[in-house]
Amino acid sequence: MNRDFLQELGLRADNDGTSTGTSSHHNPGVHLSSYSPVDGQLIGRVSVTTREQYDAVIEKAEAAFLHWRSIPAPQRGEVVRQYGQALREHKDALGRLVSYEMGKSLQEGWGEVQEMIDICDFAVGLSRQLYGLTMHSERPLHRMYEQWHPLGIVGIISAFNFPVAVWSWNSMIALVCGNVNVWKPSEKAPLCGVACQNIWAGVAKANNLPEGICNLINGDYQVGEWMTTDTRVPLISATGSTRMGKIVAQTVGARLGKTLLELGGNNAIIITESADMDLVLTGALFGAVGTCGQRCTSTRRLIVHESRYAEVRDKLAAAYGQLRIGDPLDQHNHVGPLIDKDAVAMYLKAIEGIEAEGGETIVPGGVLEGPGYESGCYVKPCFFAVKADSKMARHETFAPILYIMPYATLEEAIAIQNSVPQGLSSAIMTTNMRESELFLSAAGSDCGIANVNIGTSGAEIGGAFGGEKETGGGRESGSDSWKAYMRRQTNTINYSTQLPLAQGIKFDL
Ligand code: UN1
Repeated sequence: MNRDFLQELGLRADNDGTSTGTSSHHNPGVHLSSYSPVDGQLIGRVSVTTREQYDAVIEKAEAAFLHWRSIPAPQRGEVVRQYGQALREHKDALGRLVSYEMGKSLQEGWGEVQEMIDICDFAVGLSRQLYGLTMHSERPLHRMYEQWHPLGIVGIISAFNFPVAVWSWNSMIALVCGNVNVWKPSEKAPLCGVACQNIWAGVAKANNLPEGICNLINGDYQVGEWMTTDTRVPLISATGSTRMGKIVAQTVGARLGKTLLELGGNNAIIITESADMDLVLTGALFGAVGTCGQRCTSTRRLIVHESRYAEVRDKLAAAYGQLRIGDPLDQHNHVGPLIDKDAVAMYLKAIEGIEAEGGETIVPGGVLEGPGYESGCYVKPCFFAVKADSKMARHETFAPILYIMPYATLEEAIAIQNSVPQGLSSAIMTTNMRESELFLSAAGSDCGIANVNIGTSGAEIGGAFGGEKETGGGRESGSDSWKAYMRRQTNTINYSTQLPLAQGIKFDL
């Protein structure tokens, strides 16, 4: 494996896992070791943040906030523009690191960096558009308006599956809004965090910015808990499992802090009688096996009209037969490994559960062995026919496991699709306008994302990303998601010589 990209990104065998942005102090204490699921090799180690270092990071961030918030938003946007430019320069190397450390295909690794570049561009434009409304006061010679101010420190907890893009959605928007941020990346992909921080350090230095604007901390849930319990961190944006999200929501809620949660999905495609089969096959296959089924938007369920059921099942099974599984940096392969052996164990346990509840195997699963599969993390994408009320299909297993189930009426299909606890992404494949409009109506999909003739994954950055129910309710990335990173202030200004009270109240002495 050619590892030149590590050097380009400033990564060493031992990396400082705690950084406030422009300098690095090596911490010789406890380390996280990052092993690649691609070949099982140790890529590097990252020092774990100590409580003392954490407090120092927060103090630096608090001080940096006082400076950063005073810089006009368009000038903050200019710094973000430069970060986007630096990402363009390092796109190849960072994409390779994402692919090697996380295991997604190189195309998807580059795609993730492209998503970062795009959110930088979006944030630059946004830096001149942080608009508030003006209202008509009910009192004469008064003016009312609202404005948006930054919150302070934004704590970002990110997952292994999008180890760089999801941080950028949060951090780049938070930055133009005037916040500083503290990032705890997944302990399963810590080097991606260090690489992004190193690129930030170059941009910060070139702009004479103080330390503490973008900060990196590393460790397990305990390090995350320092942030979730810390009243100095007004907003926690967390991406990961529903289990983790419930703990974060309760901890931050107990101190009445704000949360932005991006949790599990259980995404379905409804395939109707009139569906265009070419679109179905591409959308369902990429949705189910892309990123080895480890996107929160991965397609997990196909709900198929009974008249097309056998056709979808058979054509898709044939397409599964064409998949090449192996080294994700080799562009001939479609599917790389799962993130680690724990994920493999969960995949196997889910297959056992499906078989136990009477699911019918269409494409069997299994762990791959032999040359090229030494890491033990490569599995076969698999496909099962289950009943609409399958218990297993209600759970999100973060692996390439796809369920298919039949339906008779669209109302029934929508009810099945909405019957799961999660509510992130959904899609309908149809050429019938009545069907697509019903699916998008209030009586249709209950998800945060509802697509027509597109699969469930691969959302564009321009839209608000997130979902309902156990997905957590947060919205990140595009549209007006920026409002979650700011506090709204309503201002009423009296330019008269009287002080009339609202609601017509008289209060004369
Ligand atoms: C995630 O899996 O956490 O919509 C994010 C998509 C990507 C982002 C997924 N743009 O599939």
